[in-house]
Amino acid sequence: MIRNLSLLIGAILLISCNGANRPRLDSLPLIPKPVEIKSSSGNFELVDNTEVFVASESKEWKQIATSLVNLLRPATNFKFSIKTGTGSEGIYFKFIADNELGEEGYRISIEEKLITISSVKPAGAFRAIQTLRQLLPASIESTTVQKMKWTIPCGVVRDFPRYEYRGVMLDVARHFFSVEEVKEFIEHIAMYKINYLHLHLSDDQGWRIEIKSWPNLTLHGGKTEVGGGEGGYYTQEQYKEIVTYAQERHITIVPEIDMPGHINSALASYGELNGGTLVPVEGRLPIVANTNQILDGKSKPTELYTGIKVGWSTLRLEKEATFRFVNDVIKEISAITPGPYFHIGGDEAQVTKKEDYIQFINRFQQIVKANGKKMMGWEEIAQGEIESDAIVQHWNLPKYALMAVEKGSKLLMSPAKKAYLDMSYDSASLFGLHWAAYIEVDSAYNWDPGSFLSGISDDNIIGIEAPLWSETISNMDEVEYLLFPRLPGYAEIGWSQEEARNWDEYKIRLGKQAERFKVMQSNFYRSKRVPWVEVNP
Ligand code: TNX
Repeated sequence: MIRNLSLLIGAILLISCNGANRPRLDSLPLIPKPVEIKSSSGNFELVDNTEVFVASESKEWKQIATSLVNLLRPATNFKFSIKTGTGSEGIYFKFIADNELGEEGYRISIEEKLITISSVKPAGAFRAIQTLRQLLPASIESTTVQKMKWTIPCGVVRDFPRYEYRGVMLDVARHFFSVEEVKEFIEHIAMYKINYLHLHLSDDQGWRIEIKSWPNLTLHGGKTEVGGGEGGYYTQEQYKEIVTYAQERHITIVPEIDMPGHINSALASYGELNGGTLVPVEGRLPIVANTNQILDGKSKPTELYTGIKVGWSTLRLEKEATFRFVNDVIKEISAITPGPYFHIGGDEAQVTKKEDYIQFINRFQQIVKANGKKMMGWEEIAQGEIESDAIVQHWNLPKYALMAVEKGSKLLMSPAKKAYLDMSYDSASLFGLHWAAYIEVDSAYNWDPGSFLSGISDDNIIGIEAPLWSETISNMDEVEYLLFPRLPGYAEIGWSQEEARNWDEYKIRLGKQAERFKVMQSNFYRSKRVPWVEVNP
């Protein structure tokens, strides 16, 4: 009897040592929601000498194993050796041919002794790592050693994205963000399987990337920002560092130089580019520009600008020298951008004559193509003779989206009323604007890119992007306030199948992210519409 009792206690201890108190795999709060999860019994446990196997010697695959180990090491303080070959115990990255999984899909099989991560490409394995980290307790995000058991419940996750483009935009022009801050931002978005980061590198208030053939753009045009702060810019070396950092996380950088409007920082640096500006008047966004009001500032350098008005500056398009400038800028940036897109801006060119605007877009498209890139631009570019590989970013008016689709182009969906990360949550929000809407967390989640505009379907859409304009935010705390908790929702809209999404179920999973935000020391807006749970899920 006593012996039986001790056996029983032993068995109970064994079960709980195996982490039997952890929930089943399919009840863990994953965001974005995977296509399929099947639970089985038992747990995998990470230990000091857990080995990580990669099936290939290639640099990209080695990088995958390193990404996983870098993620797991700070909180566990485990050694984790990396090996090449087939794994039968530990964590094994394996590649498979599976058309349905595509470039970014993956399958994770969790058994008591072995986790097998299968994917067609390293990108899929990287996305799988993000799932794996969410399957571990939130403390795994800690940068200090946590003494606890690290278990993952057994089962299988099979997953792939709905859209090929799932992006976020960061405006580094209105307020400048340092290389370190951009890297932190990249970490945040990588966690939710975002695969494009669009950097808004120039605007009226600042020029943020070194152009060697036009040095004054940054030396003068990068000197300030909204509110009169000191601004800043990236050298080409620093930009490359950002590109590489993103690449290691399977994120593609899309550089934007906003032209022919939103260009004051260049006009202040090189007066000959100035096509005439309206005097910006302080007050509410946006101003309604009226071309009759154009001052004859043509060809003279403007003052640097630190306000938040839009639509009042333009390049001098009738001068051929302006195209030399455009060509040099696109050439230098394209040369250090491995991704396929160059974003030309093209929005709110309210003081550019319409004929000039259309001609500009047409020429611009040729310049972008000549530099080996595909043109991306805000919705207004649909007025040009755009080719079918141009990507049109819908932000406001359905008529431009329809125009783009008629011309055979695809849309990137960023409707301001739903997808603008710079919109305040409500009238009490600490940061943000609200010219398009107040966007509470449920409103940000409750829309479908594929049926948002009448006459437009998924066939016309490349994906979704959530832009974070930075007129009202100047540091990471403020960035995070607007980003979290809406980012996970945008990520899920882009990744998960529409039929699988439902706010009432999603809000429970989102509520359980609170603990992770806290461990990561990320600021987030504690929306009353989300049932926050601040204990280890
Ligand atoms: C409109 S959206 C803009 C930006 C502003 C933003 C503020 C778009 C293409 N242009 O210049 O920063 O509103 O929400």
